[in-house]
Amino acid sequence: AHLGTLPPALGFLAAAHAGGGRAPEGPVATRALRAEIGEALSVQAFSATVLHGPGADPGRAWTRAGDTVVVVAGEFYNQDELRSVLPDGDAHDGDAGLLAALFDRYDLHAFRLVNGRFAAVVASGARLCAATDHAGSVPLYLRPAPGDIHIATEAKALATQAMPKGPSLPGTRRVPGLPGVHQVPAGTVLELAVDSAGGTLHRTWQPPSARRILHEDEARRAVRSALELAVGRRLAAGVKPLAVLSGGIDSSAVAALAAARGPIDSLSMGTDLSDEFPHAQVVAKHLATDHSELVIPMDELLRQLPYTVWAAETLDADIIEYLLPLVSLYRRLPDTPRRILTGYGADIPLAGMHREDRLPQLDSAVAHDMATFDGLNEMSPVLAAVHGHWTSHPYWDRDVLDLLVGLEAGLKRRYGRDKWVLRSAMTDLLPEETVARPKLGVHEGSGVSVAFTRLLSDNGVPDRDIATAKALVVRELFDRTVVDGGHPDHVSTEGAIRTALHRLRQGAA
Ligand code: IOT
Ligand code: MG
Ligand code: MG
Repeated sequence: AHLGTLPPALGFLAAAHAGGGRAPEGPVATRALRAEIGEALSVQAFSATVLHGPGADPGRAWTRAGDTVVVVAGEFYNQDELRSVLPDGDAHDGDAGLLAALFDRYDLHAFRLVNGRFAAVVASGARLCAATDHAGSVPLYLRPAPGDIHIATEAKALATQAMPKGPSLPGTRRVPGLPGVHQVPAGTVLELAVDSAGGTLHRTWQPPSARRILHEDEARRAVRSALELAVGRRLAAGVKPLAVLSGGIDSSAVAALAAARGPIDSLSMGTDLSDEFPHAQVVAKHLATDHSELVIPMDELLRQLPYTVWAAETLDADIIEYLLPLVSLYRRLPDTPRRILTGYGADIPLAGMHREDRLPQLDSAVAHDMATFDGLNEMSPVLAAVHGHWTSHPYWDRDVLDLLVGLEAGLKRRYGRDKWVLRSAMTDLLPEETVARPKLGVHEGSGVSVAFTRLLSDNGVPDRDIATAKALVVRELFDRTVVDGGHPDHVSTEGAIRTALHRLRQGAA
């Protein structure tokens, strides 16, 4: 019951200095108010800007305890568990205070304990620790230089005029186009010495490689109770959540479990070309949600590509096709901040995207997707924070994810059904037609993939070059909105397509 509509911080900009200095100023895509922090520790100066929504208390996003400052963006979901290992557990209400106490007790191993959706920075003594949650679901970036370390929840905020390549940080990814900037990997803590900017990466989570064999009933009960708990942990007392609902099993299960706790709103988006409205209506009616539909004309949707890349800071064109309809939906919500629940990510541990019924290939797909999700930023809170909203993804709750990844493949594909274990866990709460409904990706249901392909064909791109051209368009949008820090209102999809075509022809020549 500690959650509000929004967490205390949606993101942050911070700096640790051996001498004096300031936090980076941005730009950021997160629409937020700013609260400044400046703390002199014994051997470093720490400054930060907390990005927070109206009505959120940024004072709860950070704390100082002795020679340690802690800043947290996002939220923890296992607060009760975490408090139970502290002698004065109940004294720590906010996540930042709780983390400070855990850090005092466990040092950086504290991050192995947290199940949350967060990025955090801990400045302590001569060290700076930068940590992501298990899924890296709140992206975190660093630009280290000896005695001067900048850190932010958006890469674009760390661009500078001269971009020195800086020291290398083993295990981290460099951000293309921003030479000194590194992304903190999912499920890690990067521990740096502020004076040298030398660092060590500590892993705090890994996807399981082992698979568990459970009886059907046991598996379905385990999935049901883990998901129930994950949804419950993401609800805030007295706050009506919004479920983004396609009418597929993933989002319908989340909506059903949330609706079992209290009234919810649900929202479906579609385009003039395609929608999943009838399927979502069946679910909305069954659950008696306050349901609405949103139609976005396809040409307007494609014009949102710059916003999507700006928010996601990813170079992956497939991911951008999944995220475009969602970012466009979030941008069209009323301004009042919302707590949003999604079914995003269910298809990764359950191999829903792969439409694969052979078990070896199915498990290979799970292993591959769990080894490659990091850095795609598909669950980034910025996608909705561009319009001041907060999203949470119950399928990527640490406990749910561990369980789902670790089920033997025959529980994922069974009796000719994909995602069998999830479907059979939900039979009592959803209509049979929803439980049985075949997988449809958001990029398919909205018509985005086809329309983006057609836009490129109409511009003269031959079929064999479509995938390359999409990647080049996304690359160009990334360069304009992330590397150059341009506002997406001043970056056009058409312009990016022209540049991509030019590059494509140069490459062919
Ligand atoms: P899909 O599973 O169709 O949609 C993801 C979530 O977006 C849904 O659960 C729902 O909450 C929301 N959503 C989808 N369509 C609509 C709609 N029309 N209106 C409102 N909300 C909607 C792609 C995909 O198939 O999306 N995402 C995959 C994973 C991508 C692969 N990533 C990777 N390998 N790293 C997923 O698991 O969500
Ligand atoms: Mg899905
Ligand atoms: Mg879908």
